[in-house]
Amino acid sequence: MKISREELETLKLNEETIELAAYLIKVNGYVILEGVLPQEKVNELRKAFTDCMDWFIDKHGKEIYENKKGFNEGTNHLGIFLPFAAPFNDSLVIEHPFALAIIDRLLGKDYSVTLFSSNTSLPGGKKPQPVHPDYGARFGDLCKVALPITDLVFNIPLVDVHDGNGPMEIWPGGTHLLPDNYYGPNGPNPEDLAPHMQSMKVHMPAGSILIRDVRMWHRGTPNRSDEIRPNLALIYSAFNRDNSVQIPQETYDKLSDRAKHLFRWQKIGYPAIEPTHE
Ligand SMILES: O=C(O)CCC(=O)C(=O)O
Repeated sequence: MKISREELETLKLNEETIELAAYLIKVNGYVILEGVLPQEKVNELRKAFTDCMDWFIDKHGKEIYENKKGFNEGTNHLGIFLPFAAPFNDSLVIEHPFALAIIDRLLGKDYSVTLFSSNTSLPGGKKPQPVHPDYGARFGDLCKVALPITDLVFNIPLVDVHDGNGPMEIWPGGTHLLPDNYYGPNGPNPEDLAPHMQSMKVHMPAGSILIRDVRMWHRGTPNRSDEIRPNLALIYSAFNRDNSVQIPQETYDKLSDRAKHLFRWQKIGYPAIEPTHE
């Protein structure tokens, strides 16, 4: 979706925009708000992220990376938890007014953040990831009806994403609306069905906001460029209370009331982590 100049300047979405975005997520599984972060903010985030990735590869992956085997069985896709510190915990990342207006419409007001991370397609990937939803079945084999939307991934790409640099591929329109047991090990295998279904590669400008139901099938694809293609990745959850995010007390104390509420289940009073593998 394109956002109007007035909405960008006031950082407030019109009612029609919120309604359309919420319906698109309900029906299609995702929405993209194109290029909504200011360029300077994207540059700052990209620089800090690139430093984190360089540090991580230097510390944990130089051998894997340099012997060309590649991370994660050759996909060269890497999930890295980020430190809860500037610039990653900027209010335009953790509580972007556009995202919250849309998520409020879908999850009510009491949801929280349960993931503070990133997904990067590194250059040199040899194959795509398997097609997958991000969460499995909530109730194992027991629940044979579709459940409401409860968990939304929020992605911000830090570079323009196009066919050449490992765009995410998605299967929208229905794969988030399946009976709960379909997401479990005894449900249909997305890898078997996906080749017979419609998919699309998600092209979007740097600083866009992608909000997607965690259940929508997707996969990372190989990055054929020579630069990393990072996506910041947060999850907003209505009921989950996963708490892996470490937040120093003084950082937490400086957050807005809304951000405090969003991170209330997390490890408050713990040092910010070094970048670590998901
Ligand atoms: O390419 C991406 O950013 C998506 C990767 C992804 O969904 C995953 O690693 O689960």
